Amino acid sequence: MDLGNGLGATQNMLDAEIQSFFDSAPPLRSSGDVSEKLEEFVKRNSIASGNGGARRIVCVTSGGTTVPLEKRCVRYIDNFSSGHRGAASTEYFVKAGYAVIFLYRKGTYQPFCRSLPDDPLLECFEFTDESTVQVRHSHSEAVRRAITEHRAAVEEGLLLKLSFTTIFEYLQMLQMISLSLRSVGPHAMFYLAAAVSDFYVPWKSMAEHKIQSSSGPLDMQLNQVPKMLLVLRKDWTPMAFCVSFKLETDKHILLEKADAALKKYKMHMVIANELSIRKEEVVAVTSNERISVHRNKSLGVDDVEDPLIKLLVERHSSYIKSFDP
Ligand code: PAZ
Repeated sequence: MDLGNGLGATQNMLDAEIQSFFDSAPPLRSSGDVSEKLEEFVKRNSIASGNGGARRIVCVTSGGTTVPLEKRCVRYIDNFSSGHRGAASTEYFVKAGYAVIFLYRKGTYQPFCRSLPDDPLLECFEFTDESTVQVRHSHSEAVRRAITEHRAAVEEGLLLKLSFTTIFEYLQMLQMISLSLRSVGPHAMFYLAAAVSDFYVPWKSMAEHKIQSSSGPLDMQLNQVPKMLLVLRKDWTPMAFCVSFKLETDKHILLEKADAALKKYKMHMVIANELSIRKEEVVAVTSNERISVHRNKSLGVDDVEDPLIKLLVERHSSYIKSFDP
């Protein structure tokens, strides 16, 4: 890509860093299976939806990526993300008629099961005799809803779940998804809520075996993860509507950083959130607006994701319309 002057050189450097990241990453074990599922999902949902318009497809990323410290990994760097945002948002996207590719960290919150206890099998079920299991009355409504809504989404072909653990798996899968959504044009959306590591240990320089504590203090160099958002936006899926997230713990710098990310990565919208109140309030930042979105239990708004997804669906509709001749 030639952007002229310094910009072109920066882009070339970024391309080289990204190439080197992918070249040195361990090959994705399930890549054949993932690409088959993706191809089938995108093909099915590219056919017109019930109301005659093309189905919209959103890729929701969710949870945090790990950074392995050893190839035969015993230790890794992780982050706080629970995947609640991604799981809740997926539910609201499905309700809005979107087909969702849910790219999630293994072991984090799943769509439609958020209201179940942590160990649902142990808490929600009981034996009535030697061989019959039934749902305990106290949990029957939550279990019924979870199973019914999840099954409906899967049977209608509206939910594809793909899991990752490491930063290598996440970025390889994100690239595969982006390339497969190219054909959907502006009907595709990226909703990038995953907490992605900024630093990593390149596979080539990673210790093979468990690092020994007897060797004294650990002195380890971490490389910067190349910023893939711009490449996703400009090269992988240039027509998709792209929404990324910015998380900060210091509210005084949050909106500034969100503005900067909007410009730097050419996002259509950046959702700014502060760690401690992320379930209560977010700010949707565009090139000319800052829209506060709140959860308000007393008004029946249980999740901040409910009004947030409504806003995004509306903006995505206008975006699609802007391509009409
Ligand atoms: O996963 P979760 O519900 O616990 O938290 C959601 C979140 C804070 C990870 C997400 O809203 C977010 O901001 N993701 C991007 C984080 C970042 O700036 O890297």
